[in-house]
Amino acid sequence: MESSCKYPLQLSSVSEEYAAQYEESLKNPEQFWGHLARTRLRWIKEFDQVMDCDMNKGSFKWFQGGVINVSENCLDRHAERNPDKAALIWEKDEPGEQEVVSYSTLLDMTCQVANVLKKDGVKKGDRVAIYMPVSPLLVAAMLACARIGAIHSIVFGGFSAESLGSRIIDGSCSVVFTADQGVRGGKVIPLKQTVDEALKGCDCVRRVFVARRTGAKVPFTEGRDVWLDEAMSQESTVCPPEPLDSEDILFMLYTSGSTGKPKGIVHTQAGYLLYASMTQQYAFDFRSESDVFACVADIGWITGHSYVVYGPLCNGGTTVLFESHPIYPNPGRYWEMVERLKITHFYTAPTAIRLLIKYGDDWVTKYNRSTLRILGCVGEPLNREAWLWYNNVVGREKCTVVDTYWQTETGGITITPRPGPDNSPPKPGFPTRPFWGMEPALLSLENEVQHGPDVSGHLCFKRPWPGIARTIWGSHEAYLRIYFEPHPGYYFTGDGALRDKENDYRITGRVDDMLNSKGHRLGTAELECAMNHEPQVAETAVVGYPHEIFGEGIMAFVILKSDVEIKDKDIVGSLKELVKKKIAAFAIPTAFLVVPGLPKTRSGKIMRRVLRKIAADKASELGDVSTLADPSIVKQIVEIYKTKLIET
Ligand code: 7RM
Repeated sequence: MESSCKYPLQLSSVSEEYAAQYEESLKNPEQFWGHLARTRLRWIKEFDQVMDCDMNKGSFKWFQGGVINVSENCLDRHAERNPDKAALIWEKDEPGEQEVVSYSTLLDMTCQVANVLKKDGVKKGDRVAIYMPVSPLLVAAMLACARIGAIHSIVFGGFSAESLGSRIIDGSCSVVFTADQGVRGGKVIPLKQTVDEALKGCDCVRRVFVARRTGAKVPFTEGRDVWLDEAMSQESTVCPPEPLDSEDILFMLYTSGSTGKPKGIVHTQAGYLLYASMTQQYAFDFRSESDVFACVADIGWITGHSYVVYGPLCNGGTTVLFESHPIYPNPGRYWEMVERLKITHFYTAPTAIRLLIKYGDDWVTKYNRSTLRILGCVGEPLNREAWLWYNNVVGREKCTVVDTYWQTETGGITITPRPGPDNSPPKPGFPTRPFWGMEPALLSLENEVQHGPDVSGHLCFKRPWPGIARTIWGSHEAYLRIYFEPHPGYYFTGDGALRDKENDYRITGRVDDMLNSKGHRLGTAELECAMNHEPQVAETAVVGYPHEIFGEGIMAFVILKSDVEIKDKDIVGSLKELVKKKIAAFAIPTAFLVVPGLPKTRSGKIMRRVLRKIAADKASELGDVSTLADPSIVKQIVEIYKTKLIET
């Protein structure tokens, strides 16, 4: 059948055109993606081959033979045409203290940082860790890495010294960017001090560049630490972009997995950039000439990489860098900012919305939100109540709510409603339809594809897309095992999903040992490993349970060694400290239960299904527990849950 699509493609969200173009994207992916890559990106040398991908082998090469520079795409081409256009609006912690950075200024800053790195001997392929507050200098540091072909590895400023250190070692980073301190919600975050602590265990780092954020006095290590502003002031604002291969690595970013250790997800140059910029434009109907895009995620997460930095800047748009907190100095912060900065697009996590609902509508309605057009959400299911509040109260029923489903590994949005004049009616709780080029498939445990409407299964993707992660840093074997072995021939997301009668998708939650609390992805094994360091603890088991604001709460079941006499309160206190030290404060369990034993099968496996039911206060639905080694333990745990639960 002849395709009804005409090239050059005018991608459209209008239902009928979308359907034809979606079909085309699946039928002729080479033509579809090739056309988009040629027309949307600036190439130093155009590619020879659009794609060379094998889902069975987990091997993905896009735009081979192409030579490109991501920073040139995000900066130079816009600075040439439109030097004074605002690239960044830095919304600092204190409301009203915003700073605007134009494309030409951001290009100058980026070149200076790039020259600082070059002078320091940093070369293509070297790894650079970034542990900085959300700020223009952080963006310049990322783009400086991209300019010279260094690989950035950003670590969110909420992570502990130990987490930072293990990520630096895993990537054998030679340089770290940080700041004297961060500020968030009026509180100081001792970034430099944490870096000093993290580096005690790393001998790979030879240089630390310190940006000034608060101006606080911080200790300096002679020969290693350098003020970033002083180093930049010595450098020229010109730095030619390094010609890079399409498949050279752009960055790595750590994310939690089923094993205790977070994995460095690797993204490459051209495919990632194309996918981030396309999804930013089309999933949000973003018009770069006039719109102001505010994705309030921290840049340290993939959402910040793709939708604070790479997507909007590649599209030549204006992007907001939000340094603060949703309820600082009060619960009206977001909407006061929307009014002041005339924001058109607002993108956040469901947990923030649920938090704000609690404070009442007045905090929203007293600000002018008439500039808002699109309200986005990501990170966890957007429940119906939160969807309705977002749509009715924040959006005055005049905006389009887009519940976008994607992952660190997918590089960009994969399933999302598309805003448009002739949009299908909104469906709360459903990210609904696949993006162009994406073909979701629902598979059973036996690898059978569930066809047709009204089915559910493991959510997989059948076709390669340019934004897919290429490997796990240092462990291609784990990459294949985690994403491609469970369902051969498919990329497996780790999520369950259903497709309803109208072929719309809804995510039902992780089917592996991952938790999603306050919009943060955490592995149960990661938390258990951290807590098992407590000498008085014999074993721990962590499960998620429904939580009104956090989406999922984290419940830790703790078994003490038999000879230990200690108050539950004290052991919980020391476990909280351990999690904070080994992972991050945001990972501290929300509830603890000190129990005499765990429900285990005769082969010694913890029956998490039983723990999940107890944690969800649904002990009456436990079902058959007769295969447990000691079924009586369940009764004891249920009793303890009723009488001795410790909530934090
Ligand atoms: C972008 C990001 C990924 C996990 C993913 C899901 C969950 C994300 C949605 C969602 C329901 C959504 N990257 N998730 N978006 N669940 N509806 N719209 O969050 O790597 O940190 O997390 O988040 O479980 O696998 S992430």
